Amino acid sequence: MKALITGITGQDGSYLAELLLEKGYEVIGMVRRASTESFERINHIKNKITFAQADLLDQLSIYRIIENHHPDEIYNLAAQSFVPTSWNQPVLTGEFNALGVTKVLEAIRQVDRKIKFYQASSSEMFGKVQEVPQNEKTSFYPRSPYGVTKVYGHWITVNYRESYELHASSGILFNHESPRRGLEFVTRKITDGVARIKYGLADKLALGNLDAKRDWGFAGDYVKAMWLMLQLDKPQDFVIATGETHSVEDFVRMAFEHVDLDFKDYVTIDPRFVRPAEVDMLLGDPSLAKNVLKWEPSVSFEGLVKMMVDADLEKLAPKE
Ligand code: NAP
Ligand code: F7E
Repeated sequence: MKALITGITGQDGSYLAELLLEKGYEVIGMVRRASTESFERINHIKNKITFAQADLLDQLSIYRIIENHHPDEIYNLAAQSFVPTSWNQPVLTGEFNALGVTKVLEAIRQVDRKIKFYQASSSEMFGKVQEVPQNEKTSFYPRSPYGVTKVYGHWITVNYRESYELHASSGILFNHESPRRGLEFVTRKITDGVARIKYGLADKLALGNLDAKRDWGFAGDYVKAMWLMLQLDKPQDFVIATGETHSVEDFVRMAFEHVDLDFKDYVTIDPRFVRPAEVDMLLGDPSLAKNVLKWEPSVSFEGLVKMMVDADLEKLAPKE
């Protein structure tokens, strides 16, 4: 089996590449041209991956990569994935996350309609939630340009499935984190901050809205669901979540407690990190994934917080 992963240098791309290599896949990693390589997350498996340059902004490059490598499966993980940036760069975010999906689907339609397609949809599509918990039938109400672009990506995937009978499906993934999470996302910002404070490298951690609640899971678990979805005979969309919600403050408290510190002594609130429109609470219902995919998360909220704090402590440990 051969799989093409867009966004292979990102958090999810790195875990998915590991999983597919373990399963004996040939992995083609789509990377965009840069003056310096950003392979930090995949350095350990770099020699087992075939890299090919293409960009979600460039239709011809997408077509060529699919035609040249002719994969059995395509996982479209590439995106402008940071919600605050989507207010500053709404058009670019739309070009990547919305039209970029159409470019991949259109190339599949032209090259070979049998190629299976996974789209990285997001719980941010639920935004101002219309019901609790959120499942595959819950209406979308995105609250950021990012969320709006993901709704487009979601529906164009449904549309190509229905128009051209593609094996195309979306995983509506709730927040998933890991030691490889980008430093600007709140979980990693917190665990990196805790490690810095513990080692005396910083004395404060500035955050935004501590009341926001998220359904946080471990990225390593979530990429398994992506793969399982493409193994189904019939394409179908799934919510992937833990079914538990916690506030940012819960995460902060637990992370500081893990190193025997009280967050109230270090955390400050900075309005720069408060968003123009917030997603107050997300809670996913993963029943369909449990029943059909036999998928379940293996890492608890507490386990995730500790895993991430420990990894940052190790990363920043003073050199002897
Ligand atoms: P990430 O760490 O930010 O990785 C994003 C990837 O997209 C990077 O490899 C990046 O490449 C690539 N990329 C960005 N723009 C591109 C372009 N124009 N052409 C080609 N590649 C481009 O994101 P992630 O957390 O792994 O998330 C993976 C996907 O799942 C994203 O679509 C995200 O929106 C979605 N999602 C994430 C979560 C979550 O909680 N993590 C939840 C739901 C959905 P560079 O290295 O070159 O920047
Ligand atoms: O924010 C609050 C912030 O940036 C989580 C992406 O992977 O998951 C991610 O989007 C919450 C928000 O993730 C800070 O206001 C408080 O309520 O970690 P985040 P996100 O916006 O939920 C979804 C599912 C995706 O699809 C996205 O690609 O934390 N928060 N203080 C803060 N957030 C940040 N970043 N920084 C703070 O200082």
